[in-house]
Amino acid sequence: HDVERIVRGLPKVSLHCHLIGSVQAATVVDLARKHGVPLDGGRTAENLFDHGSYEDLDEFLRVLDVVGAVIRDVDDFRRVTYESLTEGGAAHNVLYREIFLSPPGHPGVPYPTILEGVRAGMRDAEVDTGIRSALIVGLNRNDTAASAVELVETVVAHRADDVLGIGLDYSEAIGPPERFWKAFRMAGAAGLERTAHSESGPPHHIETLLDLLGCTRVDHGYHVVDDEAMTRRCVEERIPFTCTPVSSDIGRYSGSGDGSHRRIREMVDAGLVVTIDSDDPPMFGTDPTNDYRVLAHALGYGLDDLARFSRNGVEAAWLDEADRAALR
Ligand code: ES4
Ligand code: ZN
Repeated sequence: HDVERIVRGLPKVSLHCHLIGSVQAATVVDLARKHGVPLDGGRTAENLFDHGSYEDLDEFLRVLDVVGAVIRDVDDFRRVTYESLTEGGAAHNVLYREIFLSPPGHPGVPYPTILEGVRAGMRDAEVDTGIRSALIVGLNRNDTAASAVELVETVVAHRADDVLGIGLDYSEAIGPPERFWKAFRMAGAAGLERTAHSESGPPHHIETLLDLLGCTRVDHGYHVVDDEAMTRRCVEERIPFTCTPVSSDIGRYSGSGDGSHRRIREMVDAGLVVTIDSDDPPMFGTDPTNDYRVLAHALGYGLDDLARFSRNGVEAAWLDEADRAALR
């Protein structure tokens, strides 16, 4: 109805969306058939993204691996990128998206193959819908610090204007962020922007992100509000936090898993720069419109409040002033 139409039409900026997590189940089944690989454990398009089955982050990450493994050739990357940017983005009036890539999530696929296919999808999506996009390469914290360094070396060796920076994804429980200081320092020296996931981690991890890893954004960052001084600092420095209400509610991070979204409300009330996104839209049964709508319902936000999330997205985007102005 009306609210749905208005929220869908609101211009959006998407800064926290993983490519592997934005593939529709039917596409995963298609690609598995194309490559002649069975989806393990009797998974089908119907039960692949049953988010009730994500007992914990690791179970979720296992499903992510199933998806990543069927995206293999240039045309696969072109297709999933195109679908994510058009049906999953432009159809919700997303004007601009910075896509997280996870090269380690596609075993055996050379980085240039990923870039070639993803770029073709970005180009086609922009021609067909006008959506603009750029890339963030996510390091995998389940891997060693040495392989993170290798990945940054690969990114730098294939340096391209549309790869704006690096992130730090996957299992937070496995290691504190400081383990990856070297990879982040090399990325910084090469002029890459930096962000990192801190969803379950304590406030002092955010200090590590800012001061050791050189991050200019924080992905999720819900525990910042547990520390008054850290909150104040992030308000003063206008550090953007890319929040994902639906995905983090299922994981019980954005509130208590009861739809209260308590932490996001506290972050907004504290004056932090908060942006809204889906994380892994089909895997969490959400989309950009739904994320905005869910927050509007849970926290009583009106159009002005929702529009502020989009304006924050424009501010938080890793764009130069001319490209930023084009989004306003
Ligand atoms: C992810 Cl830690 C995390 N959460 C959600 N989606 C992801 N994709 C890669 N890492
Ligand atoms: Zn994420």
